[in-house]
Amino acid sequence: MTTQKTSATPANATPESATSASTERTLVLVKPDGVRRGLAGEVLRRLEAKGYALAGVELVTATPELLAQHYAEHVGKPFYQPLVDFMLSGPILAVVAEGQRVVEGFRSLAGATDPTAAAPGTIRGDFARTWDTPVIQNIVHGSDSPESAAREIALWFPRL
Ligand code: DAT
Ligand code: MG
Repeated sequence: MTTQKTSATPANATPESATSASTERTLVLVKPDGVRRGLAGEVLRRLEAKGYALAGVELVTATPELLAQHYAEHVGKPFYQPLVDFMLSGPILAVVAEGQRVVEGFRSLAGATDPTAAAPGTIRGDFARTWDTPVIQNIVHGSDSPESAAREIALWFPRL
């Protein structure tokens, strides 16, 4: 007996990642506050418990150049330099997660940007709070659209 693939598979995709044409990817970062507090595993656990697949996981140290591209939309804002300094303050766990509507799904898991307002049950609502710092420290980053995800994954995982 032979089995047949029902969808076109890009030549460079592994069978595991080529689940269907609607499979989406997002970039998740466990920021330095999350790694310092030992929450990297908790973030991976929540992604997996929700049912998303991990397509890439790497502990990385950012650079000012990488962050200028990653946070291009925030260059020039008052919190930009504090944000860069914070993102350079320790290692980051960079993750590519995969699944239908994962961009929206991870934003929902992460919760609101402001950790005081973030709903309990979300990563930011459960593990982050407001401090007297010039930049909000909120444990995770998640891409805000499929277009942002593609751009950000190319920055953090040039080989993926
Ligand atoms: P998000 O990370 O929810 O997509 P964002 O892209 O607007 O939020 O901002 C990037 C990060 O910068 C955010 O996670 C925390 C910080 N930040 C955003 N707005 C801020 C503000 N007004 N003051 C201080 N830090 C801020
Ligand atoms: Mg953002």
